[in-house]
Amino acid sequence: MAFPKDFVWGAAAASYQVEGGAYDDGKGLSVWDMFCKQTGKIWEGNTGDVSCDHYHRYEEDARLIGEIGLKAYRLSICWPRVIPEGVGKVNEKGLDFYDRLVDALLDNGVQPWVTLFHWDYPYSLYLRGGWLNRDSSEWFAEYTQVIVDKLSDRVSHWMTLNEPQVFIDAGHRVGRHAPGLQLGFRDVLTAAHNSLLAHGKSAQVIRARTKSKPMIGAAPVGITKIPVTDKPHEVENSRRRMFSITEMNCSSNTWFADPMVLGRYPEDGLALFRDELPDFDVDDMKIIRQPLDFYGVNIYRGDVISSDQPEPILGADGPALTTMNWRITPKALYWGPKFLYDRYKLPLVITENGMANMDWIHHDGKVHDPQRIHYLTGYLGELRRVIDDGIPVKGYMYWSIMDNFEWAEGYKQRFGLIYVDYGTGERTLKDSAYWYKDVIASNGESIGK
Ligand code: IFM
Repeated sequence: MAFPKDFVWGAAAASYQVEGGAYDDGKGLSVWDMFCKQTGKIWEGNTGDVSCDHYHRYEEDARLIGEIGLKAYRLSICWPRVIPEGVGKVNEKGLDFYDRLVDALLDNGVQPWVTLFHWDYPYSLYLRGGWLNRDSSEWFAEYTQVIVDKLSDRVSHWMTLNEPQVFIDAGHRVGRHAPGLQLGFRDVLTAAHNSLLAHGKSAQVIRARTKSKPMIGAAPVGITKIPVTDKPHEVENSRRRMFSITEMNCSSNTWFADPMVLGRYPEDGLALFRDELPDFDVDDMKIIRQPLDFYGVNIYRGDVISSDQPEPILGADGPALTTMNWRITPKALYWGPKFLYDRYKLPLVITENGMANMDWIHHDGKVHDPQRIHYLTGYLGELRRVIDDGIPVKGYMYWSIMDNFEWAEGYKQRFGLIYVDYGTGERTLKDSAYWYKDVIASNGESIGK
């Protein structure tokens, strides 16, 4: 089952989750640095202070990434490492880290794909209102310019925001993630709107200033509904529910993607939220809706649903759970891309997919993770099926290249292809990394039918 020629096989990670070096070389504080200091927020009081120490071990990591044969590695930039106060003076040492990382990846034959914001928001700007401040989009545009001016001679793939549903909703409404706010819904909608503006202005800056032809996207969560059967009425029921808003939160697909791609908020959300809607400037949509080159999407699972019951059918796609207690539902990589393409008509990239597992080093010195190989076999099989059905999926990034700091879950959850010993920093390729290496080398043939 070969994948299309030029299919981009990759893996991803994010700055706060792997870098460490939290106080090194003039880096400013982020909201995650501060959130982790609060008692009871993170599993066993873990922090990202040292993490995988990727900040110091990036050369070794780039070598391992090259060894696995990845065509692309999706990294994110820590905004306050580069601009400690979020705006104003640039920290050359911080910027230099990303310059060296990009070179190290290229030296190992790996294309760097850059996410500009994967949640480590500058603490100084948070004190000025953060995403609630309308200026936040200007701040983000200024930061984008610094990065694009430095890296765009070698980087052409850009993602503006990672999972706005999560950093807005979990960070500003639920309070489970940094900055840990539990705002009223009107404020949550304001923060969401300003992040959308930031996306638009950032995309404008990339396009205006890049030194190489850019490929611009974002990486929202793909909340996926899987029809219980392929009967047309079940397919249409799943499609409708995948794109509808029925709850007072910002966790839907459409609240972010409709403005970004279609230039309008979805009608059902506007109706449901009507009593809480801030006064949006009508011209904002012209900024938010920028031409995009791909629709990046993070899909880990989907709800199997049927038209005759409101709740998902638990265990319908196999009863297995990952250690995150997420159901293993390979068909999410069929129906998610299919429905998203039908609605947004953009080529897709799976910017994240993967599983956390109970991994450890066995007596033979290896990390045996057959569950992950099983997971990937199923998910990639479904991805191949949707490509065969004509949906243009251009790439796939496994989450994550290495075990890392899983936000409120700390180091409890291991998603990596590479096992990290957090005591010594030692890296060990898991069985799944060798398996993925064969998949990449054979362009998918080795997965079998
Ligand atoms: O670790 C996260 C990542 O930062 C964003 N997407 C989901 C992953 C697994 O929870």
